[in-house]
Amino acid sequence: MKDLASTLERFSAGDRRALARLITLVENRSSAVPEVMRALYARKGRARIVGLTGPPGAGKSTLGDRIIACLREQGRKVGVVAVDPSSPFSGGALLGDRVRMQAHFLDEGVFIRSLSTRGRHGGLARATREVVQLLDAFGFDDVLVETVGVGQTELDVMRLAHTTLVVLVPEAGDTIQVMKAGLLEIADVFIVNKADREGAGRLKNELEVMLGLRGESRWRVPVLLTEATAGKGIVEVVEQIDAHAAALHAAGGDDGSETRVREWVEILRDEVEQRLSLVLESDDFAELARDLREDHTDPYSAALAVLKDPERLARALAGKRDRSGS
Ligand SMILES: Nc1nc2c(ncn2[C@@H]2O[C@H](COP(=O)(O)OP(=O)(O)O)[C@@H](O)[C@H]2O)c(=O)[nH]1
Ligand SMILES: [Mg+2]
Repeated sequence: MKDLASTLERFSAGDRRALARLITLVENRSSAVPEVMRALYARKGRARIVGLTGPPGAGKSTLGDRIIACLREQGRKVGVVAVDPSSPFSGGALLGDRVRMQAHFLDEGVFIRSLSTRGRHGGLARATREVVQLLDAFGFDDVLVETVGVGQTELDVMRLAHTTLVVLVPEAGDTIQVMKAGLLEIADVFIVNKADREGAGRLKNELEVMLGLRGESRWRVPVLLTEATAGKGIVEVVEQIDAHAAALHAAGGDDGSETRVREWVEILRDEVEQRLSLVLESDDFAELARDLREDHTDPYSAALAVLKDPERLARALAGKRDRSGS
């Protein structure tokens, strides 16, 4: 990217368009990403990161909207990343979010971005984390991350949150599902939303029994009832986010050392993988690829041949190639 330095400068001066631009680089997996993240590394680490997860339709976005309003009243600046699970054929969910979040549209203290899961595999957790880090570095006090809590990717995403809110609804009923989905382990606060519907009290009781069976821990996971559409129970949610942050702080906080090591492994693996796939399609390895296509060698021998030529591999990996075209 030609004007990366000036974009970084404008980002540091609080230019929201520069922020949006850098998020797009992350989203497109541009080869400039490591450089961007390195440049901003020292600026991050101030924001409180709050995860919001649960099944589709549970009311996460509606709740998020209410939480934003509550935090804004406290004068806190809020960044939001919604990992949008809508299929490539439906922009509907995204549009819904936009319309709903409209209330905050003109508010300089709020920044909302949806990340599409379309066509992504392992890179989503990393991209989400990087967007969260950008929002953190930009100076938001709180960063909300909304995901649909089902798979490993979502659990990975949630690991980056200081406080994770798991949103359920009465009709989800079966608490066994909660355990199966691994939500019990990641929840710092349970929220039973749509408390206007039947069965909310029962689900709350079941969750409390389940949590009680886990035995003692430093933080007692609360189960809260909310009606996001009516704005009921939101103050209590924000109080519990504060309480959990205070409990983390009292316990000495997280020095982030484990996270840094994990990030390093993940970044390196991802970068090597991306470069490798380009390199193997380049002229450097054309001969080997041809031999494979013409069946003169087998895939195992061909892979070992690459590993046995570390110099050629290192040369190829060091080559900078821009994948984003920006
Ligand atoms: N009855 C009722 N409906 C709600 C409540 N909260 C959200 N909804 C509705 O549930 C639907 C899904 O909400 P949304 O926030 O998009 O859920 P998400 O997929 O988890 O983000 C929307 O039609 C909301 O209006 C609530 O407390 N009570
Ligand atoms: Mg949503």
